[in-house]
Amino acid sequence: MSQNAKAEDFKLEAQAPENKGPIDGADLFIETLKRENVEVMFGYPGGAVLPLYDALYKNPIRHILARHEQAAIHAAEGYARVSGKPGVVLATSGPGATNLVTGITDAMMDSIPLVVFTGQVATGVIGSDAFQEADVIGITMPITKHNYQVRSMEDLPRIVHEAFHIATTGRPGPVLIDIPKDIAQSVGEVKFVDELNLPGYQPNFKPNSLQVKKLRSALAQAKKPVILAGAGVLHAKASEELLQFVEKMQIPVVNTLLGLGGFPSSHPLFLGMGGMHGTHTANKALYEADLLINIGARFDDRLTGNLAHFAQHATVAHIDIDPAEIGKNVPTQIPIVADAREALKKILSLDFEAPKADEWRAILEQDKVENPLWNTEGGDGISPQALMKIIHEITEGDAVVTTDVGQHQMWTAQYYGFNKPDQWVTSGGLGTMGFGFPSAIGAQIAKPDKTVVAVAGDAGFQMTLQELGLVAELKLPVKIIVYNNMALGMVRQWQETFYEERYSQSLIPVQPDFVKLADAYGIRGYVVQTEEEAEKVMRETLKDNEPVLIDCRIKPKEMVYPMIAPGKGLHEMIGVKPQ
Ligand SMILES: Cc1ncc(C[n+]2csc(CCOP(=O)(O)OP(=O)(O)O)c2C)c(N)n1
Ligand SMILES: [Mg+2]
Repeated sequence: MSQNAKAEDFKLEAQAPENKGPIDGADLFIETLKRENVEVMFGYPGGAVLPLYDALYKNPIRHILARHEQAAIHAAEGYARVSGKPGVVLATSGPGATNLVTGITDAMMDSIPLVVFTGQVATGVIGSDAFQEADVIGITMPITKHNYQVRSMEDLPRIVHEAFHIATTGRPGPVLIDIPKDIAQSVGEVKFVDELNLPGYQPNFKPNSLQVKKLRSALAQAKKPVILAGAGVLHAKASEELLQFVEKMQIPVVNTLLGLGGFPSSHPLFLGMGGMHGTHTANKALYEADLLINIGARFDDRLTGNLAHFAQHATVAHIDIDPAEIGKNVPTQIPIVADAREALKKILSLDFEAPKADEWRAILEQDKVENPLWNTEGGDGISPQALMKIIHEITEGDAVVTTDVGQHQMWTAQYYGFNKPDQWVTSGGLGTMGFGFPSAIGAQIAKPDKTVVAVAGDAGFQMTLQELGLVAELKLPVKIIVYNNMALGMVRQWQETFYEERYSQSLIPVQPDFVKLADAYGIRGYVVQTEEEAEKVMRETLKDNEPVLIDCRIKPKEMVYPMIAPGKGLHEMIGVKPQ
């Protein structure tokens, strides 16, 4: 019997709700994805996944062929981040799978829901160093929320269903499914499963009432309260509830890097981003607070600075869906294990007394005026901060913005001014150069009508720029803004500040002609040297429906300020310029 015949048999069967085989593993794989409502996947074929790709050919789901597996998975992350749906990735065994490792780790660190499928050599040769064999289960054990190797095709429906559930519920994260080639080729009778039997995985959504009561009395007593809002607010879709809670209680808000957009940056109670390159006022508030309410942030070291000085005067309340985060870095008196939205809904339903914090708000308001973000004046090249304000203005603050990692990332976080959830895509925990451009591709696929701006470092862009091919092929209107300082700018900044200007391997005097590069792919390219030129080109290109690359020559020596030096506390910021 041919494989085609089997697929046809199955399709007839599949029309019935309780469909059963005979079917081969590869066709079954496609059907399981359709049952999970997968609309698009990102991938790259190879030997071990040929049966899966053949099944895809016969029974299509939209597949985006990246030019490198790392880009495929970053695109899936961007897609997941702005769509709220899991990103789906498919790669072959061995090098295909190992090329995904950075993206899987990135998704794990930033709680991005992904379901990643890898091909594997046939079960009979696993462990024999077969061609393109890699121990993907071993490699990805510490970087996935969960991983599976399918050992029998009959298990595939259950495993796929569990994987989507685990990736998207509780604290989201990447789940990997390794499919040996012979499993994809084997034929069997199958039964789809809708029920889940995961006794060891029961995320707690509802807050504990006793802890909520503790928070209520802490709020009634607080004189210097502050809210630290992290990515958990975005994952839980809790922005609206957060806004209501803040306005009711009149508590100032600090965002983490990944939490930007979860609270409107234009709100009078917003103090800015906290941490290493946060605002003076945000860090002052975190440092001096007597009540710190962390909602969905993980007290990352880039946020806390030296823990010995962090929130020493505060009662700490922490709302987090992941109990492992609570008390991990910062002693916590009020632990609330819950979904951020559920917790805020509960709190809003109760009669909470607002803290008496007039004086505190006035102090912080004054600090905002006295210690704002600032930048140097004059000098050759475009001011990177002014450039970000131009991008904000032209896109009306409404674009989806992605970045690589480095100085340009921090300037984007400081100056774009995010007011809505799900418009900000950056690599926070892992700090992955090369993330920005491919994640913009995924974001554009998720939101075809949105302006998507990829803010790329001149160095980071060169780690995944082969995806210009994908942008050209799909005619995606991604706007690539290269912040070109001819350097690994953030490395250069640290060498200037902490290594007596010994610029070891951080300057790149010879860069490609990015305009010609774009041209090679049939994409419009511009180079701009001044703010006026930048503004003119951006007004012409950022709102239209075509891709563009703009090589912006920014001031090569500009620094990201203010800053907390490594080992220092939030009260020890350098590069603050009182007005
Ligand atoms: C894959 C990877 N390698 C190395 C680093 C370390 N690193 C952090 S920022 C940076 C410089 C990035 O340069 P560029 O992309 O030009 O951005 P800029 O800081 O100049 O804005 C480097 C090398 C990293 N974050 N990721
Ligand atoms: Mg650079």
